[in-house]
Amino acid sequence: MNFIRKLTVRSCVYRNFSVSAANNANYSCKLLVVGGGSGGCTIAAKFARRLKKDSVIVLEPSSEHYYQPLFTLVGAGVKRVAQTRRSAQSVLPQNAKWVQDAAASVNARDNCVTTAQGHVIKYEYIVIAVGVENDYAKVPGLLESLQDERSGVSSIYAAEYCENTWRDIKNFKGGEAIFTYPDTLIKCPGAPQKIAYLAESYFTKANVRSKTSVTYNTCLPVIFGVKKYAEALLKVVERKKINVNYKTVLKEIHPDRREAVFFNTADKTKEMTMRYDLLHVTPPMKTPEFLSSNKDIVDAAGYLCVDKYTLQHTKFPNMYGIGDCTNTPNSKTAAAIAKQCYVLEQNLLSSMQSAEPSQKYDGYGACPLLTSYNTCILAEFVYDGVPHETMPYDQARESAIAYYMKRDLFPFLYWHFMLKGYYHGPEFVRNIVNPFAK
Ligand code: UQ1
Repeated sequence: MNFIRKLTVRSCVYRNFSVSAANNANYSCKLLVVGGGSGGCTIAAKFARRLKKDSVIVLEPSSEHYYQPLFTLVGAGVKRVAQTRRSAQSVLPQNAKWVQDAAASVNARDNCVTTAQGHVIKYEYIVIAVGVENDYAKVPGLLESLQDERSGVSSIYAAEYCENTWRDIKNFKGGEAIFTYPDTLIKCPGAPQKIAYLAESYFTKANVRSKTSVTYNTCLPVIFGVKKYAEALLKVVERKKINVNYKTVLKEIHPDRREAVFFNTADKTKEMTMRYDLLHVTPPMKTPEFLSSNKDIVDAAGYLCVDKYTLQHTKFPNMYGIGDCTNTPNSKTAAAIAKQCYVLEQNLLSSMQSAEPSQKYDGYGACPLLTSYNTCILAEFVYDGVPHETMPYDQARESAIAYYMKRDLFPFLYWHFMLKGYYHGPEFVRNIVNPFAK
C-alpha cells in the first residue's frame, strides 16, 4: 500500500494505480495556483481573466479567507474577527476552478501536484502561494495555553485566538504584561510590537497602567529593521515606558504557574523566567511541510527558492512564487504582495510567450505601525531597508491619517481591488497625493 502511494506521489501515476482510486480525480490546467490567500487569490484573478474558463485551477483547502492585517485591531478590540472574514467562494475568481484540497506534494520535474485526498493535478505553469503557518509545537505549553480561556495567553496571529487577545486586554487588572517575538521568520514583523503599543494605550485609558509593567521580548537586536522608523519607534517605547529585551526568545510556557521561560540568542544557556498576568505570543512560523520537505524547490530554511527580483523559481522556469512562502528578503506583508502580483503577472506572461521575465520586484513592503488608538507610523521601504514613502509628509511621524488608512482604507482596497487583481500597491495613490515625488 505504502509503496503504491509513494509511486503515486512521486511520479503522479494516474488514478487507476492509486490506492483510493474510486474517489480520485485527475485534472490538468494551464496554470495551477497553490494557495488561495492574498497572493494566490490575486494571481488567480488576473489569469482567470486572461485565459479560457477553467484554465486556472486554485488548490486551497480552506472555505474561509481572512484579511489578516486587521488581526491586530481585532486583538485591540477595534474590529471583530467576523469583519476580517469572507467565504473563499466569494473571493476566488468565478472563471477559475477551485479544488478544495491541500497540496501533499509538488513534482516540479513532471509538472504535477498530488493533493491530500490523492488527486493529481497536471500543470503547464505553477504559482506557489501557500504562505506560512504557526509552529505552536516549537514552544512547549503554548498550544494548551492558547486553548485555555483563563490562561491569560493569546495571539493575534490566528483567526481562532485573536479575539482572545482583546478579552485578555479588556479584563486586565494590572500586573505583568509580556509581548514576544520568535526566532523564526514571521509575517508582518511589526505586529508583535503594535499589539504591545495598543495594549499599553488601553491600560492607560482603563486606569490600570500605573500598576502594570509592559515588557516586549524580541529575538531581534533592534526594534525595527529600517533605521528611520526604528528611531521613531524607540521614542514611542520610551514615552510608553515599555521594557524592551533584545535577543530574547520565548522557549517554554508553564501555564500552571503563569511563568514563561526565555533564552538569550547570544548565549542559549542564559535563561530567564518571567511571571506573567497577560502573555501575548507571536508564534514561531514555518512553511507547510509538503513544501519545506521538498528539497528540489526550497532553501535550507524551507522557503521556496525564487529570484528576488523576478519571482521566478531558480531551477524551474515554469514555477513562480509569491507572498510569505518565498525566500525573497522583504518584509512579509499584504502590501508586498500587492507589488509582487504585478511583477509576477508580467513575468509569467513573458514565460508563457517563451520570453525571459523582465519586470523586477524592488522589495517593497509596508508596515502601518499602530502606536495607539488613533496614531500610526506608516513605514514603507524597499530592499535593504531603504525608505520609500507615498504620502506628502514624513511618515516616521505618528499620524491619525495613517491610523484611519490602516483601519478603513487598506481593507477596502484589499477586498474590492487587490483580490480582484486590480491593485498593485500605492504607486497610483502616490501619483495622486504626491504628484511631484520622484
Ligand atoms: C497597502 O497598499 C496595503 O494594501 C492594501 C496595505 O494593506 C495591508 C498596507 O498596509 C499599506 C501600508 C499599503 C500601502 C499604501 C499606502 C497608501 C501607503
